[in-house]
Amino acid sequence: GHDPFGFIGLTYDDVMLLPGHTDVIPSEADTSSRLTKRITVAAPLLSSAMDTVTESRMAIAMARNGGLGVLHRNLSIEEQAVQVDAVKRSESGMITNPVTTTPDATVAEVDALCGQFRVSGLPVIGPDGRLVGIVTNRDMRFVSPFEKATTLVRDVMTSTGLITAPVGIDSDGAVALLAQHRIEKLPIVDGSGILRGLITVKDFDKSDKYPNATKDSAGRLRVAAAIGFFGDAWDRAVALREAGVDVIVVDTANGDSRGVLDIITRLKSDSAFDAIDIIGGNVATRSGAQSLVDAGADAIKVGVGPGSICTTRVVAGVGVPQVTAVYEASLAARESGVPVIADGGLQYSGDIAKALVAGADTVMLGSLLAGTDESPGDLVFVNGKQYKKYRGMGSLGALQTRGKKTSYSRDRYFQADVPSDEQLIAEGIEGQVPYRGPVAAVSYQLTGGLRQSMFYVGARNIEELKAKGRFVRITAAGLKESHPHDVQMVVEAPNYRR
Ligand code: RVP
Repeated sequence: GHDPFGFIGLTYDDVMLLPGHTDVIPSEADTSSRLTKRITVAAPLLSSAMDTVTESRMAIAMARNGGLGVLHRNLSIEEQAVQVDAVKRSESGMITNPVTTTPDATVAEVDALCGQFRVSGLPVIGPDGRLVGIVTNRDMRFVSPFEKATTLVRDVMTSTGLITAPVGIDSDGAVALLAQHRIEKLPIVDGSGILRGLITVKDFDKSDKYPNATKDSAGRLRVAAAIGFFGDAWDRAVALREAGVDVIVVDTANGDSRGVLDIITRLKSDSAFDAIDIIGGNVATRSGAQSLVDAGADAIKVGVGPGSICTTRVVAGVGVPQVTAVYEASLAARESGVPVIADGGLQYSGDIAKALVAGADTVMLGSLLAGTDESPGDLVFVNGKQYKKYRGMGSLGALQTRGKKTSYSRDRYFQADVPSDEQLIAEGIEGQVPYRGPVAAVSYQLTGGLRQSMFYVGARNIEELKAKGRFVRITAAGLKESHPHDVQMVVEAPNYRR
């Protein structure tokens, strides 16, 4: 007959990696890994699609530091598309679709646009669509605040002797022109004088500063965004595509379900989505992973219940301890070369290597990133300490409509049909996490911890880590021994908190 108990599930705290002979020092370890069938990232870190974790600021920071942000979907289609656009515009060799103004706009309007898009000037386009000038901080500096609303762009813009470059100029040529004319922005125009792009000094500075950034072939930062499978999910996918998204994540609590598999199949068979990789999830078993692989997913996301804010395992009594879940899912994914994302439950940098050895290729982080500067929301002070709010997408707060027409988070938990807030079954909680400073510092510590793991295991790259890594199962006594013990901690380490 059938054995209702099956096997034992293990999680991060149940296992340790065995040290092995090593010829690698941490600084030599290459942490790059496969995110999807086609995309590789320098740091195997994703930020969760949660409304207290990933909006455009987080996505920009994650991509700059070699990872990837997944924009959450608990907002309107338009709002999410605007965030994709903000990431795609943030850093690039050339901005292909720059924000522009017209000669008849006011300086006040230009000021507002510059603030909104965090830029320092705009190309000016005439009524016939041709570039007629450029207006930058320099041109506007001496307009008094009282005259901004009445001063027109045409009266302050730089138009005579305007320096432009032809379409196709390479980066060396562009840098030479910027330097020779001591300018900060170089409009790119075609044979008819139509603006085709903009190259800025700032973007060159940034690419020097972020050599590991996750970029597309045009040099723009990559960004992922979450969708559901219910209602207007398809329209959302189309809008995200039009805004330039690189990766779409079909983001639900149970990926092995008809609606999720159907939308993945539909996205993968529509040639309009050829350039976009599709991630499906979440699953926690071998057969669940197989369903996503068969639907055509370019990566599969694993995790039912491990999240720090998640109550699925107690509310529904369902889930698989995360190391076992990742291992089981990887058995299905490995044969077809589909990368695995270990989503949720990571508390320390050491958990990253454990996830990778168990079979993952990248990890997704919520609580470890929710306390950074770049997460949405303000700092809150409690007893003189700084925190940021962090809530599950299945928490009442995220599922409730509260005057809004709908909560897009509801179909993540398959409750889109629930008529009133009172009838919701929450699967998450609302809380707070300690403030952690900028993403750059957190991601440095996390990838640094991973390099240390690779050094101990003797792995030069992630492929070697996965091949060589071996676990030892530990007991409660072993776990106690692993953490600082029998001393009172007096200084907080940047990579360790109780
Ligand atoms: P953690 O990093 O442990 O905070 O987990 C984050 C993950 O938890 C998310 O990426 C998501 O998969 C899952 N999550 C988000 N909301 C909820 C919930 O309300 N149950 N769970």
